[in-house]
This record gives sequence, C-alpha cells and structure tokens, in this order.
Amino acid sequence: MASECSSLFSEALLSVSARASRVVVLTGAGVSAESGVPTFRDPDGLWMKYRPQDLASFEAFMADPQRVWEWYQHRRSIIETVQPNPGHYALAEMERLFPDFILVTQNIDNLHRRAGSERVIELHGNIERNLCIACRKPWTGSDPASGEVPRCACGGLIRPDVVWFGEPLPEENLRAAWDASERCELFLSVGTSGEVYPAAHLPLVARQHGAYVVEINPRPSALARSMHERIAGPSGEILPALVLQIRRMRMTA
Ligand code: BJW
Ligand code: ZN
Repeated sequence: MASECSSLFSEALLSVSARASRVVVLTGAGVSAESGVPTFRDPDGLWMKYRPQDLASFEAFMADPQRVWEWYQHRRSIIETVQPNPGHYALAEMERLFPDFILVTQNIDNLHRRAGSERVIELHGNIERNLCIACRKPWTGSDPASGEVPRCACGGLIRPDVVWFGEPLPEENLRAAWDASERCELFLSVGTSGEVYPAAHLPLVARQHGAYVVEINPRPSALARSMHERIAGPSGEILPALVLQIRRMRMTA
C-alpha cells in the first residue's frame, strides 16, 4: 500500500510537502462531485442544462426572482441530503498537518466545514445563508407558505448569499486568499476548471511567488499548463492517499 501511494506522487511534491509550513488549497465543484453535488462545466454539469445568465446573475434574479429562488431551493434540497466525501475529510486532516494551512473554496455547499475544516475562505458565498437585496441584512426567516420569494422586514427581496457573475467577491476574503497564495510554499488546485476569475488567478499568483503548484483533477483544467505537476484522478481518492503519505513523512521527520 505504501509503495502504491508513493508512486502516485512525484519526489518534488513529496519533498515540498515534507518541509512546507505554508500551504494553500483551492477547491472547486469537483471536490463535491463524489458527494453527489453537480458540477457546473462537466458534461452532466449545471451549465449544460441551464444558461448561467438566466440563473446566476443579479439581472436574472430581478427579471424572474421566483425562478432563481426556486432553483436555489432545489439545489439546497440536494445539498442538505449529501455528505462530505473522503476528499473533504482529507483536507480537514491536512489542516492539522501544516502549521499555516488555508483552504480557499469556490464552493457554496458548506461541505468543507461539515467535514471539520476550520480555516476556510469562501470566495463565492454560502448557499446556507440569505440576505436582503435592499438593506443587505442577513435573513434567517422561513419560507412563506405561498411559495413566493421571501421579503425582508424592510420590504426588500431575499436572495441567496452567493456571488453571481458580474458581482464582486467578498473583498476581505479575496484579499486573504490572495495574500495566502503569495506567501505559500505549496499550492494545490483541486477539482476546479480554472475558468472563473478572480479565483483562477490564485494558482498563477502562487506560482509567480515561488510556490510549488499542483493540480488534482481527472481532466486537465484551463490552468493545467501553468502547473508544476498534474495528478489525474478523483480528489476523493487522491487526497486521502496524499494525506496518508504526508502524515507518514511528517511523523518520521
Ligand atoms: C473533479 C472530479 C472529482 C469532476 N475530483 N475533480 C472574461 C475573461 C476573464 C474574466 C471575465 C471575463 N468576462 C467576465 C469575467 C469575470 C467573470 C468570469 O470569470 N467569467 C468567466 C466564466 C469568463 N467573473 C465574475 O463575474 C466574478 N466577479 C467579478 O469578476 O467581479 C468583478 C467586479 C468587481 C467590482 C465590481 C463588480 C464586479 C464572479 C464569479 C462568480 C461565479 N459564480 C458561480 C456561481 C456561484 C453560485 C452558485 O453556485 O449558483 O460560482 S459560477 C460557478 O463557477 C460557481 C463556481 O464556484 C465557479 C467555478 O466553477 P468550478 O468550481 O471550477 O466548477 P466547474 O464545474 O467549472 O469545474 C469542475 C471541475 O471539477 C472540472 O475541471 C472537472 O474535471 C473536475 N472534477 N469530478 C476532482 N471527482
Ligand atoms: Zn432589508
């Protein structure tokens, strides 16, 4: 088993993993695929069935709030029933293996926290939260029995607290993710197509600042050529094997 695991990983990756203190992992929808959460751009992904401009922009919400709200309610109902997978748990364990570890996620499904990760930066919000489009206050009420889009006490429509196309990312979170990417020694880009910016800048920033940058994905992402190394495979298998290897090396160091 030990030789099976070690053969997956290059000497360069194992060497930097053995000595690194500062590690950043960027995750995307692929990390949750093995939990049963649909990705966006895979052949069976959400953007193959729906047009992003009809559902994931503020203009789309204002044009048809009911349609957008119902789509998010549907996705919430899926996410509520799924569980974190071995990839999420491996990342929660990785946090305990490195002194300065940051998990930056584009995912809104909260599965990293449910798996026990604590040092998580959410770039695209969280589907478990809602807010008022007018006063921006968080909203924690329950859905009206009518099935209509809920409204805030101020009268404003309630929307999911996620980042749609054309909207700025939460400034502090983006700043923290950017700073961590500039400082890290090892950067893993896991389960993301690398097509959405500014998140897709982060692996490039890390590389420009001297980090060893690795992609874990069954298929090459848009950023694959900018990586030092690609590990082709599902994160639910690769990440636990990598963590096992790192744990052994760091315990014997
Ligand atoms: C596995 C696996 C397994 C499968 N294991 N892996 C032109 C050029 C550059 C940029 C732009 C441009 N035109 C417009 C822009 C900006 C735009 C953008 O990037 N567009 C590009 C698409 C062209 N970006 C924005 O608009 C952002 N905001 C912004 O720039 O603001 C500027 C601003 C400043 C000041 C004022 C105003 C504005 C916002 C982007 C928001 C993205 N939102 C979404 C929806 C979130 C809510 C929701 O879920 O409904 O975020 S879109 C969607 O894409 C979601 C994801 O987080 C994001 C990234 O997708 P991800 O995670 O990479 O998933 P996939 O499906 O793409 O890839 C899955 C991968 O997993 C694949 O590679 C598989 O192979 C792999 N995989 N199984 C491991 N088992
Ligand atoms: Zn309000």
